[in-house]
Amino acid sequence: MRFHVLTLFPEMIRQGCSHGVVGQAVKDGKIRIETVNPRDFATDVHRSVDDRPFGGGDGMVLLPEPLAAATGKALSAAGGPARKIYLSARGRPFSDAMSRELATVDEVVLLCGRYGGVDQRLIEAEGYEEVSIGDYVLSGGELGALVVIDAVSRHRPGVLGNSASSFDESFAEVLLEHPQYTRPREWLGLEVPVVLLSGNHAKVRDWRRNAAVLLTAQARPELLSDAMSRGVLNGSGVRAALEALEALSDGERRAIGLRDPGLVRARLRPFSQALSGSRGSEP
Ligand code: 4G1
Repeated sequence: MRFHVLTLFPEMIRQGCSHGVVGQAVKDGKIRIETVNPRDFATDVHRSVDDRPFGGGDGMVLLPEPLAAATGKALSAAGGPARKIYLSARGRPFSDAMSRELATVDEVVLLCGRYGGVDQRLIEAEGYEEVSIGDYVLSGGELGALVVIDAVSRHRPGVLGNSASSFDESFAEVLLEHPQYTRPREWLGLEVPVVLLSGNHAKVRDWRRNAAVLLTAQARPELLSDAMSRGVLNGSGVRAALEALEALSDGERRAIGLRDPGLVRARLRPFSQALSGSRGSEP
C-alpha cells in the first residue's frame, strides 16, 4: 500500500515514518511513503503557497492551485484510483473501524493543512474526504497524517508479528487495555498482581478482563454501554469485575491504578443487572 502525503514539511513525514513498526514496514516494502511538496508547484517568484483569507481574519490560507498541481502529481504516481483524505478539524472522527477499512485500499493521498487551513474549493473540486484525529487545535495536519499512517499500516498483512486471539482483540477494541507489568516483581514496594505470576492462563485472562472493565469504568465510562450492546461485555462480566474489585488488596488496587473504587462501583452497578444471555444465541 502506498501513502502520498502532500505537505509543506516533508521531513516531518519522512522522520515520523522511519522508526519502529512503521519504519520496519517501509524497509520491508509492506508500505510506501511518498511526499509531495506543494511549494514545488508555486508559480510566482516568491514561491507562495498561501494568501490572506477573503473576509478578513487571522492566519493565511493555502492556495488552491499549488495543491491541485500537487494532488495531480500524487494521482499520476498512484497510476490509478486513490482515496483522497484531507486531515481537518472539521472531518469525520478517525477510528479503529476507519483504520481497518483504509487498510484495504492500495493508494491513499493524505493532504496536510497549515496556517489557517486550505481553500475549501480545492477540497470540493478534488473530492477530498475530511478526517479529524481529534478535537483540539493543531499547527498542521502532518501529525494527523502520521497517526493515520501508523494506525492503518498495523492492519496490513505482515506488518505486525503474531497478534492476540480475535475475541481478545475485539475485547481490547471496545474496552481499555489491561495494565502490563514486567520485572522486577516488586518495585517501590508495589507488587505485580500475584495471579499474573501463577502461570494459570485462564485465571490470567479473567484477571485481565476484569481489570480492563474496571479501568474502563474509571477512565472512559461512556464506552461501557457500547461494549454491552456489542456483546463484548454482559451482566455476568460486569458482576465478575465487581467481585474482583472487592477481592483486590490495597496494594493491588494501587498497582492497577484504580484510584477511585467507589466511583467505579457506582458506574458499573447499573450494568450488572443486564441479562447474561445477550450474546446472541437465543431469540
Ligand atoms: C478549528 C484538529 C480549527 C486540527 C477548530 C484535528 C481546530 C488535522 C487536524 C482547528 C487539525 C479546531 C485534526 C485547527 C488541523 C490547518 C492547519 C488546520 C492546522 C489546522 C478545534 C488548524 N485532525 N488543524 N486548525 O486546529 O489540521 O487532522
